[in-house]
Amino acid sequence: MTAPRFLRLLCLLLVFALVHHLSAESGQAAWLRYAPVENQPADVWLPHSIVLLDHSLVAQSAASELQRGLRGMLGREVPVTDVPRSEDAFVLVTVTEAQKYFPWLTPASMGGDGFWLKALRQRGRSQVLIIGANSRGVLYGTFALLRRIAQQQDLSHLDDREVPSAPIRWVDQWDNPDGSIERGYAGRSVFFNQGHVRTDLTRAAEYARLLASVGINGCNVNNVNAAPDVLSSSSLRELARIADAFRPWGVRLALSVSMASPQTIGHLSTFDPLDPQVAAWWRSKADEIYSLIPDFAGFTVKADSEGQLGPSHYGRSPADAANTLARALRPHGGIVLYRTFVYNHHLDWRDPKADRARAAYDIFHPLDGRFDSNVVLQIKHGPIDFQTREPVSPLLGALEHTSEAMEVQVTQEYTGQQRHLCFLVPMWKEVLDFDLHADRAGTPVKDLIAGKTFHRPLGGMVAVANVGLDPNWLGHPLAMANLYGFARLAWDPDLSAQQIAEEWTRLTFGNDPQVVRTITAMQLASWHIYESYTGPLGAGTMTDILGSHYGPGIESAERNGWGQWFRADHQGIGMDRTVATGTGYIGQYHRPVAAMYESLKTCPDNLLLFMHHVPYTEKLHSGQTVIQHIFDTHYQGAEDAAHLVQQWQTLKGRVDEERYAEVLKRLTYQAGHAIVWRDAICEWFQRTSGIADEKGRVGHHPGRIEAESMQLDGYTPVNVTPWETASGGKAVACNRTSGCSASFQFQGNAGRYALAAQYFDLNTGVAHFRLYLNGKLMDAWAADDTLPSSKMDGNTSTRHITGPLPLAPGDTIRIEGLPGGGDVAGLDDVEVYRE
Ligand code: GCV
Repeated sequence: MTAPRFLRLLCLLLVFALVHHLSAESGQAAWLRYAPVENQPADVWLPHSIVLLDHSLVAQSAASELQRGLRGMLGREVPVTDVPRSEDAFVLVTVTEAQKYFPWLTPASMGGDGFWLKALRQRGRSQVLIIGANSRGVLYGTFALLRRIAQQQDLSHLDDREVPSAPIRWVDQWDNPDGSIERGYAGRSVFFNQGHVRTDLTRAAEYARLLASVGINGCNVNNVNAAPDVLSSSSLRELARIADAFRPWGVRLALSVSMASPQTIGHLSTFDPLDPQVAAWWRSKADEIYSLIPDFAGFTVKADSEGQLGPSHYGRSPADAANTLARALRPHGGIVLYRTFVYNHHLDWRDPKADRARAAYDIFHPLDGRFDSNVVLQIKHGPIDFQTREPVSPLLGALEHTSEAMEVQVTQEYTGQQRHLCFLVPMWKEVLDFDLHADRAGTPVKDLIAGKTFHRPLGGMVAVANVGLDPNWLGHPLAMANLYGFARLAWDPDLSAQQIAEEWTRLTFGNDPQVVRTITAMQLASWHIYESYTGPLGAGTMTDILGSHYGPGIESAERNGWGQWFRADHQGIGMDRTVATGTGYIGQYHRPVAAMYESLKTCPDNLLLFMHHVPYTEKLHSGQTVIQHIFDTHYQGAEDAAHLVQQWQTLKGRVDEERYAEVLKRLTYQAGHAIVWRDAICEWFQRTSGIADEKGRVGHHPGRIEAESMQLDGYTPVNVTPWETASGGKAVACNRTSGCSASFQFQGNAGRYALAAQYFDLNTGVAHFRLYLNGKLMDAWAADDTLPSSKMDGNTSTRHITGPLPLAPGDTIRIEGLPGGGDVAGLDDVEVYRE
């Protein structure tokens, strides 16, 4: 090795050591960290300049990104030139141009936004060609190359062609003009504040760069519950600035629009989509939009749903509405994504035939063939609403003449809101690979949405992402794997969940094999873990349906118009959706799938309660009864959640301190909250079914001392609602500004014990707790989180662990609670256990 090269390597190693061990990382760089890469096999021969033969804005971004990546990872400064040179260069070029310079190359057809990466090495000189089907392809190819370098892949025989599976690869943001985000869990909007587009759009541009790096080409920036004003001229002028920030990254702006806009902001007397004046209004609005945003992608529509006005107001169909918008956009190349999330939320729960799951198919299937070719139906992957487990929406397999895009949710509305680890790629993979037998065997969802089956013009995937201003975009540092994974699947649905998790981990945390192994394993296990303590056998996430969609709130799903019922009573549980005796939902699937679900013999256990109503004593294929399965999985799930903490702890010193601490905090919280979930569900089912846990765990908690049975000073016992979200249904609250205390005497054998205090952390203020052992202060903590409730319930119940401490019989443990703001320092119980 030559001396300069040796010195360079030494410097890199030093920098790497510093970065790796000392510097804190907020997570803002996400998977584009470009951290120094040791032992990059290609470092020796990678070219020393960049030749840019595509002068578009997007290709210029590609060139500067390549410079940035090579600088960060390999410590190289690589100049950019536009002088075609035949040797020693990265050549960034579109396929049409490439043929001019490399006539001997015969690129196979490169559809869509595809690219070809090709290394040419001869006589000690090398070229790396990044050939794009278009400028976006050049950019995507560049990011793909950088991804390979970051993962230390051997590039010496690089010859990769990739074509995205489908043209629509969008994210939706549910951001409101005031800067709040519906179902957003990571801070305020990167786009809006106080009724306006932000002046500083730095984070918006960074977001577009992140999206582009994984092939996303469209972003809808405003809530589908669209603010009426979004299409006003002044608002459009502001929105055009977001499109400007997106443009260098090939991300096109889309907007959610209200069907009532012609009336609300156009001041027409009607918004009837078949009224000629209304159609004219939409046409002139589209013209105005394109004069400001020439690359505008199109509209997303939520209509006749959850209070949003729609065509049904005038007896018109969704096709009438969608086509009116589509015809306004068509001259400009825009499209309409019309959401099929249309249902009646005032269903009669007493009607055994009523079924929300039927709605999308019932409404949209008869309209197949009536939509214009630039309309795409945006269909949620399941028939209800992003539950932890749902079957695949039958509508995805029912359309032959209408383009469709599948909607998934990166923001974890029903799956732990980024406070719980829940990597959703394995779930989406199951959906994508599910064979709906649409016109024959072998029509998996991934082919249907790519338009391959029935040859429809458009299609793809859309994710509700809801990133926010939090430095790491989604709150939980490990949650970004969902955004990454969604995009990778939208590009290539054949990637495996394992591949995606590993790739994301390498890019986000580096190539240390133990880190890669551990985080990949945690991610891959996490959906099943979450499912196992939050909702059994396809019954739905048993959360607070009417409020936060976060903590347990079992009965909130029942006996109301929202239709997320699981119909549990003392005899049995489950929605009868059979054709024979139930709502007939199962009949919406093609025969082989319908037959599988219709029969108890073949219905998979994990969807049993979605499809059938059964007694608690029904035997599953596993041989266990439904009720015992509920108990066992919830206990196992809580144990597995605790194991995630231990797995993470093995990475101390192997990932940067800041992200290590943040993840540890969240996993520890999750382990405590998993116990709240476990107990709520198990106790509720034990009481409702009247059948006891055969292992005797439910309702028996050795070592748990209820706060209401402690010696109280100032604290008063209260009933918690719903009852199952507090141990014994009761807790204590403090309404004395000077504080309260609850004490008990330890009765066990002498030894070292941990003490888990279960308290309620209300979002109305900050309470403080102190724990004393025989009068000596041992621990103090603040209830300062902003959990989604102002009440003592399953959303706010939180566990704090002290110790282990040496305890002897007769020792006094006293917890002091000091209320703050409206937080009454609620305490549920203390569990004393050997570690
Ligand atoms: C934007 C669910 C969510 C709503 C959301 C809706 C939708 O019902 O709870 O917040 O509204 O889905 O997808 O339109």
